[in-house]
Amino acid sequence: MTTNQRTITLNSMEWEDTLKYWNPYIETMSRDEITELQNKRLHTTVEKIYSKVPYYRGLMQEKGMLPADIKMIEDLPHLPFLTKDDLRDTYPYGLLAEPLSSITRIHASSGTTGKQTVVGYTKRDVDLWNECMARCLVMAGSDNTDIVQVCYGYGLFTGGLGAHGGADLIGASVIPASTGNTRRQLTMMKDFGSTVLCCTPSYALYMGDSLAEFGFAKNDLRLKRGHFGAEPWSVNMRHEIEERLGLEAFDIYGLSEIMGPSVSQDCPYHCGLHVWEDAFIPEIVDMETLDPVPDGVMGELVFTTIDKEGMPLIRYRTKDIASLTHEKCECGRVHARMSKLSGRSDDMLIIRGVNVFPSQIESVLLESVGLGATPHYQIIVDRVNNLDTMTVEIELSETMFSDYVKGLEDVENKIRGRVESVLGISCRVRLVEPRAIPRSEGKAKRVIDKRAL
Ligand code: DLL
Repeated sequence: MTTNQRTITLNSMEWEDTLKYWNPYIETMSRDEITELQNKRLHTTVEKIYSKVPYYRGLMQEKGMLPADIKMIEDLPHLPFLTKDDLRDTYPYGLLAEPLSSITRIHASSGTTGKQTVVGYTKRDVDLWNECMARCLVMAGSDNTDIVQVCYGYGLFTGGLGAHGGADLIGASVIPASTGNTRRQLTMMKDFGSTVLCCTPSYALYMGDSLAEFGFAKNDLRLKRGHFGAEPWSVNMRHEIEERLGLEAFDIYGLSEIMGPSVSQDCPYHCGLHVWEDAFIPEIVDMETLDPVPDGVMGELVFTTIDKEGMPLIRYRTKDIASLTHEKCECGRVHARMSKLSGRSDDMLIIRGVNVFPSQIESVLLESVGLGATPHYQIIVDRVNNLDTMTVEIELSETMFSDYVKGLEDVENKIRGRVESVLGISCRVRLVEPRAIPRSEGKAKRVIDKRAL
């Protein structure tokens, strides 16, 4: 956005209205305006990729396609997909559409198997990323009076630098805390008066749990908002974090290949995550046929970047599972909303033929807090005599643990009943003592699948 656009929009809007948008011009565009912008940018992106990225040109040629075939977003489904495998096959720089001399930032993500996937950003790409992150922060209610503590890792992972760049752009005071040393994080949070927290939801929960242990109370903190993402988390977990840290939690989504945190985020109405559609076109495709599905239907999330220079990607299959809606939101934005992720197609466990997402189990646990369960859990999948088994290990709360040793079996049975009725398959539940499950400062490891070892 240029200053001009911002000034023009400010003049035609109530001042108070503009406060909830970082970029009112883009954020309040109508559907027609978004579509017009997307048609133009999609065409330009496809032309660029075709001429500058031989690998993608090859994929288009295999389908007998030319850039001229792509005139509008309705033509998008004709284009070939890209996957993480394509990034690995072209490792490290084979998908760059600009010379390395124009690339000012390199990020990489390790994934669970194989080579790293490498992504290059130009200076303009980093500016766009900061702009999207700034929109997310302002959408949640932050401004230059806020103190933003960034506890995502700084480095090849996009969380730290991504959140930092947006907070810097809105003029907030940024604390580049990175991960680790929870006592020090909480001390900074209290002493520096942090008002905004950026970290993974599991680390937020861990910090909330650790307050008392390190001699802090919730009232010592001045937190107002948190931007949590990088791993799936349930609505119940959101409520837990809000309660423990006394803040409003926002779900921020992104992936290194498309752009780190800030591809999308929920607004204060918390009814889906707004995708910044001037930069990314989202699609949902059927997980088997890969055909596009209508709004409201769950499937695999696919993104096309239409405003990136360094490594634009067409129809990148994320493996993330969500649905979309294009209805206007009460916050005034038309930008499409994706549902909270229900997991990844490749994290999805198939147990005795039934699809199971860790987030389903998490929801049950969070509804079982009254029984002494905590949200710290691990799912252990194994195969015994050719039959899949699933054990959910759940930490008991400190009080329940000391009071309840005799009644443990009863609690295990109750939770097992709840998990089984949600998943429709049998499982075992094992209650373990407080702090028995390893904590994470980054993405939590929820599943140990021994069948794959
Ligand atoms: O996790 C970028 C990020 C950093 C996003 C900080 C949000 C906050 P990757 O390491 O490439 O990038 O992992 C991307 O993480 O495909 C999803 O499966 C998962 N993920 C990211 N955000 C969310 C979220 C960063 N809000 C992968 N909810 C994605 C659920 C998420 N899963």
